[in-house]
Amino acid sequence: MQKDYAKMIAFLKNQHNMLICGHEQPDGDCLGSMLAVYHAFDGESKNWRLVIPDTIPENLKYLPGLDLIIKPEDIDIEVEAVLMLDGRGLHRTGFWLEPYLAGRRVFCIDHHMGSFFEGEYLVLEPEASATAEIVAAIIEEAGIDPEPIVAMNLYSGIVADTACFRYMNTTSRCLNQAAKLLPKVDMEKVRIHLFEDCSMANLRLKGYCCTTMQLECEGKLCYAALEKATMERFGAGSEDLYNIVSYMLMPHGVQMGILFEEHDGFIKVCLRSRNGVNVNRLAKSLGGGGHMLASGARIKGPLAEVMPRVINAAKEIFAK
Ligand SMILES: [Mn+2]
Repeated sequence: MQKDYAKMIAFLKNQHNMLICGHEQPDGDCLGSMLAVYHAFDGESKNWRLVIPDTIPENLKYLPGLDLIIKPEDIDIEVEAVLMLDGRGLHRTGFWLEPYLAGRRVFCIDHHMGSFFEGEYLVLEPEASATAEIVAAIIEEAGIDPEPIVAMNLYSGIVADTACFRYMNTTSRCLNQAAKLLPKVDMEKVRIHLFEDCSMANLRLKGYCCTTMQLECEGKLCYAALEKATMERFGAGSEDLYNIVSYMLMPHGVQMGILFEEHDGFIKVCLRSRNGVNVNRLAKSLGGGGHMLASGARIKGPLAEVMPRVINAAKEIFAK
């Protein structure tokens, strides 16, 4: 359901004094999309600011132009508009954005399902592999030839969200977009940084989760929990939590993996699946959202209460 890009293109070509934001715990798609939009539509001349509240994961620091990203407390413009990329609404951007929404134009580009915030205009394509794939199509339709800095960021976003063209979200359009970007991209650099470069804390947390993971439902469900104390023991910050849940899917025969992360005041539940098991429905029933094979939710309450509740809900999927 490709939406009409004309309104988005007119907005990006003409809007001044805009904040571009992604989601908390930023990933390659969110950061790549932000940087690509900024450079393709000449954000510098229009006084745009790229804002992310969290620390950027070390392995994503290769993305060209990343030094432009600022923290919310460093916003130094009279904000007239906001562009949300790869996540819609304050529960994804972080609540720092709240004071900047009232009375401003808000546009969104996203590929996550769920009836979240839409703003004045939303380009939503749940069938797109990555927000960067949608951004690439918008840039193309705007008649802009992507410079290498734009190509590297878009390609990185697509590669990150498809796990290097391995996930089921890899479509012909996604491969076509990537093919057009490829001549301007250092593909080895992208692969090494996205898949072969972890922080020590991240790697140790993966080891911890692989050691403590539990199987249920005759080996179809696998889960692990990361308690706050464990994160502290390994010196891990929020930037060290990426990609751990994918290991929950790896034991032979597992169809659904769940990782519980204990944060201040809430539990983040990360859900992954394969073989057609739909975790998006489960995520929605928990107040979250995402994609069919990769979703998540944030639930208030202690780990000891949230974990059994979610595991029981997951078990029901396999009981049918
Ligand atoms: Mn994405």
